[in-house]
Formats: sequence, structure tokens, C-alpha cells
Amino acid sequence: MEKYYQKETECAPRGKLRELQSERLVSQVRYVWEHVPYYREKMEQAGVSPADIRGIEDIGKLPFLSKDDLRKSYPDGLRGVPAKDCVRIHSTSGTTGKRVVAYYTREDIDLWDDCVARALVAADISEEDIVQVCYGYGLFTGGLGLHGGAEKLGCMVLPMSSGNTERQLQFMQDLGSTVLCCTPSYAAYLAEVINATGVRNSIRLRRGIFGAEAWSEDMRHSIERDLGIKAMDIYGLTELSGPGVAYECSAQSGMHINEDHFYAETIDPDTGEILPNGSKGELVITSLTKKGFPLLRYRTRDICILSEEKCSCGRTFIKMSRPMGRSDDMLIVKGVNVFPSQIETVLIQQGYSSNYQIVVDRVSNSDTLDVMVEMTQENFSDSLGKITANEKSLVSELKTMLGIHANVHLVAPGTITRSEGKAVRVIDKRKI
Ligand code: DLL
Repeated sequence: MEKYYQKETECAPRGKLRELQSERLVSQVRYVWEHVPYYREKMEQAGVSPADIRGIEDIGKLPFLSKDDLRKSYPDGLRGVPAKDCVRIHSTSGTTGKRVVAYYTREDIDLWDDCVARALVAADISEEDIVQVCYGYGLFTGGLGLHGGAEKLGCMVLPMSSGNTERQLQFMQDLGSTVLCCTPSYAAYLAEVINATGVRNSIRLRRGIFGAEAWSEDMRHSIERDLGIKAMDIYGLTELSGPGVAYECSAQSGMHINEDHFYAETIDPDTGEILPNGSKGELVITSLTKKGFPLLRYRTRDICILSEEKCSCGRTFIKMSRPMGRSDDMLIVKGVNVFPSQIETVLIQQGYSSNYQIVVDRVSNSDTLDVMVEMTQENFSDSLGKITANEKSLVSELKTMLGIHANVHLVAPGTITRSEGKAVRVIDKRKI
């Protein structure tokens, strides 16, 4: 089984892979032209027809799809098959407008499971493993996505879904889970509870498959240390199946993109110009095989770098760096661009944990930026009596990074609400 997932396409010479991508793109463009009138119209407006797409080198001729297109075509304008041929839907949380609904045929689910199974094999997981899935089940793709891949690989799956930490830990100990799948922020919380309750020695975890939100290398190291596991990154989005678009291997230096199913480009987010691999840009993905919801040139809004450098694991699939924030993550505070990741970088560099919250508000027509920062147990006991000095030093570091003043509030360990799914780091009260 391992052989099947690892070798056939993942390690193919790049020329051969390009041929396969070309063939698949040509037939996918024809398919979309015939089955998705919304995209056909976009192609007509751009003056392109399927005859113009003869291989992957022609992909730049195709128009982009954006989140805005998904909203305009809600609920089923981009579906590629009649409802009777779909076996499932998933949906995004819809916090910023209308939900996005993605459709899956039976074959789409099968290919998605393959993509996730590959991710698990790349993390050295096999049918011997007991996989505890604590991503949410339901409309969110995390639960059923990891579940499908792990089951396909032959693992024993614990479909826990998110929440109920006490029960998670009970099953983890009683059934001897060896793999944990959840958001990195929930993994960090579980690690905290495991160590605080002294049950670390009765936990058999050895791998973690963490994704769905941004996390830093420092956060990886602390989760690995606290749980005694190897923590692997996994990337994906609902619009393109879910988790498993890209995954980490033993090298833990970027995520291999499942390139036989997804063609990746990076573009300049302002001009749409295609950038050479190696430069930082917005990730654009074309699904080469999906039929229920076949998106071409979808703008993910995630900023990353694609690298063709040879990987020590032997896979030839291109790698993406961890997403460096989303192009729409940016806050504008007092007219200045602020990325939450810049704030996280300062906090981690100064020895604080990844538990923080940013609150933006407007008082008497002027923006305010407050950062609640949770101290770790160590810096809490070190800094009793030095809190004001520490806050002042963080204010000054943040000013250097952001160019504007932020109010810093150091709070005791455990004060900031822990998340069971994606962490909520920013509260923008100007929008409430
Ligand atoms: O988060 C799918 C997923 C589930 C991925 C479980 C990995 C594990 P959405 O809810 O549609 O889908 O959110 C997609 O989450 O555009 C990124 O901004 C972010 N994201 C996903 N994976 C990562 C990651 C799922 N590994 C959006 N690192 C994407 C950083 C990630 N951000």
C-alpha cells in the first residue's frame, strides 16, 4: 500500500509529470467549458476557447476565479455535474460573507482520500497506526478529510471531532492513539493539559498532522517537545477538496503539492502577473481532476513561495512554503498595513507563547491597537514585579516592526480562550 501512494507519481521525473499535467489540463478545460456555463462565459470574455489550451504552458491564458466569483455563483453556479451525481458537499465557515459550497462526486472523494493518504504516508504513518481525528466533522473539511485518508490507508480511525478535551485524552490513553490530527492551536492546548495533568507517560502519540491555520516553526518545536512527537504540516482549502492539497515529508521543509491533481502557480496579487518559482506571491491552484467542483486558476489569497529544489525524501513534487499570511489578512490600523504574523513574530522572538489576541477598535475617530499576550509559566514567575518593564519593551519592539504604537497587556498563563478549531487571533471591533 505504501508503495502505491509513494512511488508512482510522487517521484516521477518532472518532465513526465508535466506531460501528465498537460494532458489533464487540456481535458479539464474542455470539461469545464461544456459543464460550467459560468466559467465558459469568463473564458469567452477573455477571448479564450479550449482550442487555445494545448498544454500546461498555456495556462496563463485562462481567467482567474476568485472568492468573489464563488459568492456570485452561490450556491451551485460552479458545480460541474447535476446534483444527483454528487455524493457530498462541504462548506466554508462564511465569516466574511456568503458561505462557499463545494460539491463532490464519488470519484472526487476517492481522489481526495488518495491525496490525504499520501500525506499520511509521507509522515511515516501506516496501517499500524491509530489515528485520532480531532478536526471538526461536518461542513468543515478537516474531520472527514483526514478520516477518509486514514481509513483508506487502513489505519484504525477514532472519529472524535473537535472539543471535549477530557474525552479526547481518555480515548488517547485508553486506545493508545499514535497519531493526532487537529489544528496546531488545539494541539498546543492538548499538550498544555497533558503536561499539567501529568498523563504524558500514558500517551503513545508519535506523529501529528496539523493544519487549517497559520503556525510558526517555533510553535512546531514547542508542540514536538511537549508531546514528544513529530509535527507535520498539511495544507488545503474547501474550494479545492480540503486538506491534502499539500503535505510535509520527513524533511519538514515545505509542503509537497499533489501536483498530479493540482497545478500550482504564484502570481503578483496586485497585477495578476505569473511569478517565477522561488518568488513570494499569491498561490493560484487549478484542479486537474475534480469533476463536482472543478475550479480553474483559483486565487487562494494565501501568500507563499514555490520551490523546485530537490527534496531529500526523493519526491519530485514541487514544494510550497508555509503560507505567510493571507493577502486579505492585512489590517489597516491608523492607515498603516499590519499583518498578525508580524505581531506573532515579535512575540515569539521575545520568548512569549503563541497564545495572543489582537483587538482593533476606533475611539473618537482614531484607531486603537491592543495586543493581549499570554505569559508562559516560566516568564510569568520570572517577571512578577517586572510586568510593566516587559510590556514597555514589547511596545517598543512592536513599534519597530509595525511603525505604529500598540498597547500591550501581559496576562497570566491560561487567560486567553483556547480554540478547539481554528484560533481567533484578531477581533476587529470596527466591523462589529
Ligand atoms: O482549513 C482545510 C484543512 C483542514 C487544511 C485541515 C488542513 C487541515 P478552509 O476552512 O477552507 O479549509 O480554510 C482554508 O486555511 O486558504 C489557508 O489560509 C488556511 N490554511 C489551511 N491549511 C493551512 C496550513 C481548511 N497548513 C484556509 N498553514 C487556507 C497555514 C492554512 N494556513
